[in-house]
Amino acid sequence: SGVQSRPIALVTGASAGFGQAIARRLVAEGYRVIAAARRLSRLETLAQDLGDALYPLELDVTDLKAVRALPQSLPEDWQAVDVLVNNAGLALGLERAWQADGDDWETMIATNISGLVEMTRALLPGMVARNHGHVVMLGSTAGRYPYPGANVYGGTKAFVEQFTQNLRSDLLGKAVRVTNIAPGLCGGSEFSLVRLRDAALADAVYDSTQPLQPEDIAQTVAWVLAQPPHVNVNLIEMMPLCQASAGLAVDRT
Ligand code: 8X3
Repeated sequence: SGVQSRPIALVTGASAGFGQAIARRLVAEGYRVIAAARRLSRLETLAQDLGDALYPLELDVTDLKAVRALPQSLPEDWQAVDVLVNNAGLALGLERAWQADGDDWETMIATNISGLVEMTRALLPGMVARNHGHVVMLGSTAGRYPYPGANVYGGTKAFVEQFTQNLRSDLLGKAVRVTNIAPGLCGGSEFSLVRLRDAALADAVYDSTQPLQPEDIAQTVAWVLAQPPHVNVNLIEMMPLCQASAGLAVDRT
């Protein structure tokens, strides 16, 4: 049967990195995918690759008006979103809290928290009304394990984890699932370039490592979605083999 009968997934931050890998993977899994991002030209390139199964949507998740206009602002046959992947997010800076840039903090909160909750609020009513849906969050190990310079970034990802589990409480009795996927060190995306604003510094983050790749995250998203309907995967924490928690720090000065 045609593309029309396939379930619909909306992926934010789909122009690059995890989001693009997730969009590709979900199309391969038989979804129609609304690929949302600010950079429309990249989405159009992706659409040339993936054809009718991909709908490019120019969207900034921090644009409250645009997000709140969803899903009615989509073409009618794309409105009944079955799966929301809240992938859009970023880290900015690694400065200690007292040296960090206030605008960087606000941008992370606006995207990782406000954008994510507004996207969820826009699409959840339809899922509940149809009694069918799945919201997948991209959290981070940074939401679980502190490290120097993670300050607000880690805080936003801890929010994502608790918001996910609180949604599960609200949704008890509904056939709408919620999952938080919390990756550690992952290469192959613009994450470190965006965070450090320097290509050499960004490359050095992955020096002599074999980090997770966006395809590893996409595979996990596909697995979570493919579980039988009575199974809700609450949380998946994943690290590359070359990463482990570092233990508590002690000041000996
Ligand atoms: C990305 C992982 O370690 O850079 O969220 O915070 S880390």
